[in-house]
Amino acid sequence: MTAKGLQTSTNNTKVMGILNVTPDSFSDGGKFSSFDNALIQVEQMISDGVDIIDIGGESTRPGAVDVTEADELSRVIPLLKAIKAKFDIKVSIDTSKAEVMSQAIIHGADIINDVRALQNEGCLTVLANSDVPVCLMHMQGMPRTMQENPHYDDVIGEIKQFFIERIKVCEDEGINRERIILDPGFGFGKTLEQNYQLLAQLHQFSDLELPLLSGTSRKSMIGNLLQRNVDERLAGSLTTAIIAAQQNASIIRVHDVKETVDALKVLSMTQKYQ
Ligand code: 7PJ
Repeated sequence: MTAKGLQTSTNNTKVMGILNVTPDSFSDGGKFSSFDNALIQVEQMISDGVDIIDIGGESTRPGAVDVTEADELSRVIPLLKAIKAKFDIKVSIDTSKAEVMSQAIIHGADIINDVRALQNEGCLTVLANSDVPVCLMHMQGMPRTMQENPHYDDVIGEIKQFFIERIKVCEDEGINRERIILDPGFGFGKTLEQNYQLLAQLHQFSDLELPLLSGTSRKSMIGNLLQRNVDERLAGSLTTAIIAAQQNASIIRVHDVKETVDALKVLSMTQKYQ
């Protein structure tokens, strides 16, 4: 709120800032692999207006190598503990491993973000024994090969069906609907055209009446369309963030927090008058 009582942010879209701690993460390229640099990056994101910090200890880019549980735990948990001790900010943990989820929840994670939608062994049980929200992402295939030949007869319909099935499995395990966030998984087993169709039709998932997370930041769907390297994808990334926010996405997952917060403020200023 400003001094005049004007709302600076009527749009309630939250910004999730990506903090990659993987040495091979495609866009930060190991820049923040050290602990101290990660904390500096968190502090910067907080001053830029981030709502949630997403810590990922496993690279899921196409072709990335698998990370052991011990490596992932040692990358993620000490950082989570340090962030929670130092800052008052929500933290989400991007993982598909039950033990990482379990340790993360013990150490104060606010959200579990699983690109495999709790399909790995033990994950449903860990979440059922907690009260933490969980993001269920859609992926066709597996990271190593998912971009080889994605195929759908009806991309929206098939992803929606996947969500319905995973919501049912979660509910049957004791994870109630109120804790679930859905994500169509941009770039995870989708062609360029399918990614843009999904972005254009994100509103089609609103009948599931659950919060949506949209993650397009610096992805190949932007790079390949515009012929831009990862460090030249800001304009494209901001445009996709706005297109998602206009369709009521609840959370936008981004690298460029400051610029996205600015763009969302401009959007919300116009939304007051729509
Ligand atoms: C996503 C993610 C995404 C969710 C990654 C990258 C690849 N989690 N983790 N949604 N992408 N929920 O950032 O390019 O789109 S890792």
